[in-house]
Amino acid sequence: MSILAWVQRHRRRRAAVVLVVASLAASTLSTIARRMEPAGAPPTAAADVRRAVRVWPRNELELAWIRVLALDEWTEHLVPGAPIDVVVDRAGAVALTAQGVRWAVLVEDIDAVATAERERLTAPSAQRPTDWFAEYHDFVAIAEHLRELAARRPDVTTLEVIGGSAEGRPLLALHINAPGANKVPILLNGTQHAREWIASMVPICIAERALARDAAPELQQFLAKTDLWVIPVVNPDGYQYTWSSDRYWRKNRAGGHGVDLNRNFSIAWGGDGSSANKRSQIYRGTGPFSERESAALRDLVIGRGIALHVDFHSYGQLLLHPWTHTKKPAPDRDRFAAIADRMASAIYAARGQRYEIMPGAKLYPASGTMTDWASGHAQALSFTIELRPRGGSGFVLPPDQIRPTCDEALAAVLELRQAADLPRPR
Ligand code: 0X9
Ligand code: ZN
Repeated sequence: MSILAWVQRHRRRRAAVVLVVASLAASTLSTIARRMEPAGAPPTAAADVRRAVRVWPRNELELAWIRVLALDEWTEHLVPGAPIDVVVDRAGAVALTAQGVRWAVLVEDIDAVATAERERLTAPSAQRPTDWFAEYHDFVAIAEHLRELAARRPDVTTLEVIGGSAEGRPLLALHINAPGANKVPILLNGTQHAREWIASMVPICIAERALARDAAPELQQFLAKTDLWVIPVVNPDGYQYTWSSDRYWRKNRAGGHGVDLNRNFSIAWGGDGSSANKRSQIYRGTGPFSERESAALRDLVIGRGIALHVDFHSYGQLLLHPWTHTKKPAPDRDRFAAIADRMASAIYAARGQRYEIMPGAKLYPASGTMTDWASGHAQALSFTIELRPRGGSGFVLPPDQIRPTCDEALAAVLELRQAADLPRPR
């Protein structure tokens, strides 16, 4: 059996594998371990630290080792030699070094970062920020804000419940439909992945900007030719769980183990880049649309004839277009790439940030995604946008970044709407 096959076979038996790696490199290991302790520090029984590290796999074998040692994967594999972000404990970091894998610290202690964020959020000054977008909010506060927004502009807005979550929370959609002819239905949704908090704030902020009575002329024109659906939290159970229990939770909460909603759509369901293992972060569920949340999104997209779609995620600053499940070119791939190019320019013009453009599968295959389904089944122009940061502290984006991230995402959405009016290339 090749080493690679062995590594893959034993991937789930992580503890044993770490031990084997450690014993394979015992002498190197003790030198490294000594180097990692502060000079002269007495041995301590301190709790283990979970670090996010950026690693540069040079080949498939190193990538396989990384995946064995990772407690969690935060980002995707680009091309050989390009980095991925993973979470490791101390032993994992030592074993990475023992395997000769190049790595650098991204976040020294992800739990300390989450604790600091929690302390900030529960500090008295955070209770009633004057600017709602100066801080993040839990699902209850988001629901309240959506109600307020709808009440602010009842002439053009309704708050609709398009379905429910596994735990019975409502899937709330702001439906903004100002008078106008030839309107194009657009869906903006966020937080399929619970820990990607910025992906909830951005669609709400876009809706609020569009609804302002003194909105800029381009926003008023946008509203006049758009039938806009905004669903900022499509995974409310997972989202609320990141507030109550585990800041780094990704999936919904079905059955306690959760399902990755972005692997639960029916195009290429069950294919590469999804897992049948309930414990996996990319668990696809028992069948396409097994989850109430993805089924509700399907029904809305079909029922309302959604033609333009953005699925917001974080992080990485990427504009991803179909396919995400295969490297084979999607129909209309050139059109997608051309529109993404215009969106990236608009983003840069807004706030000077670069977002890279690529078909999703160039990063890594992901099967059963919403973007593939919305474009492949529902014929929508559908993009996945990975918002800020590029790296930084990963999912915990400082709150002063919410508004700038919203500005650039809004610019991208306006550009997408413009692009839909262009004649379709032959
Ligand atoms: O893996 C996902 O579902 C998305 N990335 S995330 O880090 N937010 O989890 C991206 C899916 C897009 N497709 C591919 N990169 N293939
Ligand atoms: Zn995501």
